[in-house]
Amino acid sequence: MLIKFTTTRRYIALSVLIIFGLHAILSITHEGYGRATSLSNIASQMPWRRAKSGYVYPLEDYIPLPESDAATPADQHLRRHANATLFMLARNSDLEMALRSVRRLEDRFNSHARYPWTFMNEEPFTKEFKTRMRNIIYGEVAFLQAKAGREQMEKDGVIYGGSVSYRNMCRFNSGFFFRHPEMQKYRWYWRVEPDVHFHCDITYDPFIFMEDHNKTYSFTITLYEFGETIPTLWDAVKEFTKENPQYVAKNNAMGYISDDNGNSYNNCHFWSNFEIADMDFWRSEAYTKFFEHLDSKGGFYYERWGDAPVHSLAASLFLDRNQIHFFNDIGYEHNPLTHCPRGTVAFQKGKCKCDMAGTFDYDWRSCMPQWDRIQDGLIPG
Ligand SMILES: Nc1nc2c(ncn2[C@@H]2O[C@H](COP(=O)(O)OP(=O)(O)OP(=O)(O)O)[C@@H](O)[C@H]2O)c(=O)[nH]1
Ligand SMILES: [Mg+2]
Repeated sequence: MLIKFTTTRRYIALSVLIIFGLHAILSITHEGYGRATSLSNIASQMPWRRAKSGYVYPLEDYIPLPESDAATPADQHLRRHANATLFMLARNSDLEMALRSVRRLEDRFNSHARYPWTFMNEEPFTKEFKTRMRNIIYGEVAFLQAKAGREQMEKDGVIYGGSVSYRNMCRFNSGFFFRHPEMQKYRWYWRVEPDVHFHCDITYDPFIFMEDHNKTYSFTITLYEFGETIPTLWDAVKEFTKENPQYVAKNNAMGYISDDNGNSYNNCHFWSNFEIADMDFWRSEAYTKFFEHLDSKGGFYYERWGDAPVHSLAASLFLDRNQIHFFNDIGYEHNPLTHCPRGTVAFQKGKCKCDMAGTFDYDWRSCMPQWDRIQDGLIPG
């Protein structure tokens, strides 16, 4: 009996040791794991902390769209439209996935709203791409070719300029898409990527919502960037803000992107494969100079600066934090992450098909706690 008891205790002690050992190793080797299991982070996820978030969701019955598919183009003239386009950067080889995204957004929103689509590619779109895309879209479509950014860069002799397509894409999304002559006619865009999902009906016009509530940038998912892709980005940003303090907004969102009052970047960013935003912000003097400064550092190529952290840092620093909006009621998925509306009102109203319990919002990799802590009326993080 005594021997048995001692053996059991030994096993327990051994198990505890293994668990602690594993925890210690993971905390050291995996930055994200360490952060997620830190006491302050665990505390920030507790229900009493979340309950204080007190989101004000966009007006539930804001500018309702017609209920049925029967809305005719003539009806659309009666409804107020924003100066906006749905925007997708895509390759011809993305066609099947692109069709899926477009059809999903047409079904959930745009078959009623009838905003024009704009597709952009560095090569001409194929006839098949255009024909099949036109076939599933209710309203107008434009297919644009965009070379400007890349040619300039190749001329400038930037390393890997013409060959690393992912980096080209990130740089293009950071600094060029809104400069295309055909995009100049629009103020607002909604960025859509191939093979994303829209899980809920969008029962009001998000562009009009943003226009009427003085919003400039919006998101559905926020998370940590991989630190290895942006080792010197924050230094470049700090250099810019030090030289140009006039662009930094008074009521900015520094508390979301930094845990130590701006000394370091905590890697939080808005996931930019979903964006509804005001292109006048990207065209502003502040952002133009900011992008030029970052571009001059070469980090889009020497490192792998993504358009997500670049957009997020600019929005967090140069906008009033109230100009950034979290669209809780837009159910959205880009593999592997999903945002599903929290709150039964939004969920039912949108006829959402996602799993509310599976929403990414308070996953350990999410930056929603950092976003929450800067919302007016919340306790600081
Ligand atoms: N025209 C064009 N579009 C591109 C190119 N590379 C990426 N894209 C588009 O840019 C967007 C982002 O590219 P993705 O490959 O989805 O990048 P990602 O979202 O970071 O990575 P995934 O997790 O693989 O989706 C998508 O709309 C792509 O279709 C390119 O070389 N040319
Ligand atoms: Mg993608």
